[in-house]
Amino acid sequence: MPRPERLGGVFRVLCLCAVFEAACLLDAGMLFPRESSSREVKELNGLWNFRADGSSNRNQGFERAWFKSRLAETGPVIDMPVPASYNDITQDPALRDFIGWVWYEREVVVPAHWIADEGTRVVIRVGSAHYYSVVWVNGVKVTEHKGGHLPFEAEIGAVIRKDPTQPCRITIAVNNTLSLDTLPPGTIQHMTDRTKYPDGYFVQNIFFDFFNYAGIHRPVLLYTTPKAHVEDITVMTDFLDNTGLVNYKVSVQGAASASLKVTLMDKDGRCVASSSGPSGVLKVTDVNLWWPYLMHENPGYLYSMEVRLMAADERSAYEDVYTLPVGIRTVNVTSTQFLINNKPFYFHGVNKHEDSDIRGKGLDWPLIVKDFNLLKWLGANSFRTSHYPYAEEIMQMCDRHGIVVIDECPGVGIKDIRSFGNASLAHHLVVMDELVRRDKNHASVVMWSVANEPAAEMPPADFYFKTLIKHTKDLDPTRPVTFVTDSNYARDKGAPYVDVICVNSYFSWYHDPGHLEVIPIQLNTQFENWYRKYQKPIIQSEYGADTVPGLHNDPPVMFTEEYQKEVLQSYHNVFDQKRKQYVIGELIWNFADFMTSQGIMRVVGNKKGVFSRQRQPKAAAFILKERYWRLANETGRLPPWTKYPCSL
Ligand code: BDP
Repeated sequence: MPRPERLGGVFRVLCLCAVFEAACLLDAGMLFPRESSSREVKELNGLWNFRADGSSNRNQGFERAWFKSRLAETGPVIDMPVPASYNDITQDPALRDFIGWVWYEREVVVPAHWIADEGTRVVIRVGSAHYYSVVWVNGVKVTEHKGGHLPFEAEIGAVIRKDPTQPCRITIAVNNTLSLDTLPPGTIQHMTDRTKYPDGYFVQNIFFDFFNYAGIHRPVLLYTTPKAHVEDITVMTDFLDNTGLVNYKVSVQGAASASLKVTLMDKDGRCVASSSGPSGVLKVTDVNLWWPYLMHENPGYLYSMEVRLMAADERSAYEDVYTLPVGIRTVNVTSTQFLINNKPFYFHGVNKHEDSDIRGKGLDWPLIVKDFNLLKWLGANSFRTSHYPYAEEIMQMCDRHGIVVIDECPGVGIKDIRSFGNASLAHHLVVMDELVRRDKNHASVVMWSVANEPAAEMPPADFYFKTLIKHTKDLDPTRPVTFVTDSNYARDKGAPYVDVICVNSYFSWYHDPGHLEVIPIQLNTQFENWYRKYQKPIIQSEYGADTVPGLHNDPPVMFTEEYQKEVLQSYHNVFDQKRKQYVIGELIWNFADFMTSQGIMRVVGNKKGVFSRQRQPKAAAFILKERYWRLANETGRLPPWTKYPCSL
């Protein structure tokens, strides 16, 4: 008879398998492109030709088929860097605030062997482009995509093989127009009063607080795989005592049958477990679990899972190799705690934006590494991807450095009742599919957030979020789901489906401005009311105050560095009482100042950063740093090298 503890182990594996079956609902994968012995990657970053379609209906590019010939043949072009938002690149205010189609184009030399070898798939991948994109290769449309923060791709082998003597010309048209069923939503308003506005004048209204940067924001690349290839991998992990469990599933395309070899290697390249077949469980003895930064002396431990596929058809034999980083960890939620590897985890972190001078939302490695250095300096162990999915490259950094992520979709600013209709919901479900498909294997991602501050009081919101949250849990039963709220209506009506309550509040700022003394009582009441109603753990998912760096006043007044410090300290006092009960985290709004659209509430953007937009600390950053390191010392196990905060 199996010993009881062994039975426990078998049961655990069976449960994991059952959860796993439920989680494999997505039929197509989209693995991050990586080089291997069977795959090549060619980055198309750099300068592209660019033209904004300034015609009155913004449609001349389509009417005159700009994709059919070189862009320079149909009109003037300028240099445009990719990746980058186009808005802040030139001196032209019309381009900064442009609404409509812009056109990007460049020619690529495709390696001859990619074309000659019919057994090679050639794929174009766009990391993200905001908001709606259409892609042509040599004038042939290969794909289109709705949504500004997630990747899309298309196989282009057949097109480039049609005439191998032609250079490969890639044209991408991108449109930043938002509608009531885009995510985030927006509206176009045509101003028809000719005494006030010129002919054809229109503006875009948005209901979110960041600049609607647009363009090709993340890398564009070509990559190859063999015809028979690893199409997707899903891993779910668990552990029992010292044994790690990696439940995997591999999907294969392009072969009627294939044999697979799956090898899990530790950091030193030693094989620790192996298997064959499209699904299975890898057991790792003496497992090194994936731990958050400052919770363990060896955070962010990643194994490498190499999947090797062998297949053959009547023409040739194929071998494909893909290596996925895998962190082994568990996530669980109780009525008062958030558990990582069965240990209480307290989120002491930040909300961020993808935002910086000149490049807007364009991926920028120096900025990414600087931000991770600042997070570590601050002693932050986590962030929320407010208010849209960040680049995959950032998620990979989080995996490696042990920074815990609440992964938010672009469901921000859902304020108009028409944005709760069927078209919106259908699109929101697709966006969750794409997000979970992209980020499901990241150990750092511990929770999905389906929206930020929706108008939960509107009657259709209940059905909308019930459907959305259920769908997300069906996609991934291993992670808790939340939506972030600022509304008491949500408390009374809309929140029963979430696993963790995430609340934003701005006491003494948007409410009772200038009255710092109200913070303790109002924050306390907020927590008590939510907990009484749901008995679920609570994260303070936003709090803060706008602060113009260098502005001082004592006693503190709004917008000064002193006021921001006081707001933070008043909140912290309450957190310190409540974290002993059911408050499981605090995320400052915001890590850094960021650009917004112009308005009377914003002085060149939102200034609630503890760092300036150029990543220099305000006084509040030192308050936060002192606190986060103290929390880390109390709750975690610091690696020897972090006794004194230092760089990566
Ligand atoms: C919150 C929003 C966030 C804003 C912030 C603010 O979630 O996007 O930037 O307020 O006003 O309500 O600073």
